[in-house]
Amino acid sequence: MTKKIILITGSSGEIGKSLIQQLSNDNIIIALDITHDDYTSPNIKQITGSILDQNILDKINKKYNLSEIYHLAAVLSAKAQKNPDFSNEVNYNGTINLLELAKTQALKYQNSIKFFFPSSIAVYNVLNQNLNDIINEKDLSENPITEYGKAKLKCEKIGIKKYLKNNVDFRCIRFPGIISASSKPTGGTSDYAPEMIHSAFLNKNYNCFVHNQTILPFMAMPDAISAIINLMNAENNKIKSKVYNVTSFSPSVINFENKIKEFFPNFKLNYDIDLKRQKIVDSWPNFIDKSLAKKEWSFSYIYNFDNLFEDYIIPSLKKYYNHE
Ligand code: AKB
Repeated sequence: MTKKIILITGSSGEIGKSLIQQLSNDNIIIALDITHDDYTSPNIKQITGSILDQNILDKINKKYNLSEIYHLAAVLSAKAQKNPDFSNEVNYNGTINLLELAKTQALKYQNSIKFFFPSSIAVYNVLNQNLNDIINEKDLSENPITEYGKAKLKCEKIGIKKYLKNNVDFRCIRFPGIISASSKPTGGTSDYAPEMIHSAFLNKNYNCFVHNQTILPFMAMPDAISAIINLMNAENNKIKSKVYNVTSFSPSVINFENKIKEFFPNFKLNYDIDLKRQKIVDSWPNFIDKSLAKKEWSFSYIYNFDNLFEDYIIPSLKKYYNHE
């Protein structure tokens, strides 16, 4: 059977690295990122460059008949706040470039093209809401406080409003914090959790930039990857809502500290609160409702907060740091 040709942008990023491992077995992957990576699989064609470089996108359009696009390239929340002009260029204009490529491909090959867009809990702003509210996709306050959240929300809306009718099968997940044991976080505000876990494993103390009562929704990277693949493989007639929350657990910083100390008793957590990042996290929901994803495409997950460390984190960190 002819292999599908799939474009993944941000292929060297945290989600990209894990997603390529899953998709490259049975598909041809066009891996686009500004960072060069060393791939061994003959199924991976690497292009080192920017989603803002129209020449690169034109060459991809000319050379390939794409079945799916996974547009993961982004500047995450904390980094985006420090450089709003550049981050909006990447997070909004870059996404429009990829949506236009999808539209052109759909027209050229007279076929629908699936488009995965990773949004975020950053589209929510719950600063004036009850912290125990379980936020669903309709609870949007329409005024996220970060440049990242604003760009993600704008892309969700244009993806649905303009590109769905141009045969771009736009599908979107609003990710919570993601905990990966096979990569290090870069530039997010939810990074405190994976950062403290990696620090503990390396016998280092960690200075947490948010206070100990801070709560966010999280999930393990393998479950995030499965969610992406399951959403993209779902029958189109089931994907009625197009935009979905997913999550697995919502621990506080203290919960993380106590769990980490079960495995690393000498771990020491200090605090060096970053008020700007604290405000960002405070605007994001503590708990999110995943029932729509369960209902429309059977979202599920393997790792909860009880089995996360023993079944995923510890064995994967040993592999990642070669501590076999
Ligand atoms: C970030 O912290 O910016 C991301 C996110 C929650 O979207 N990890």
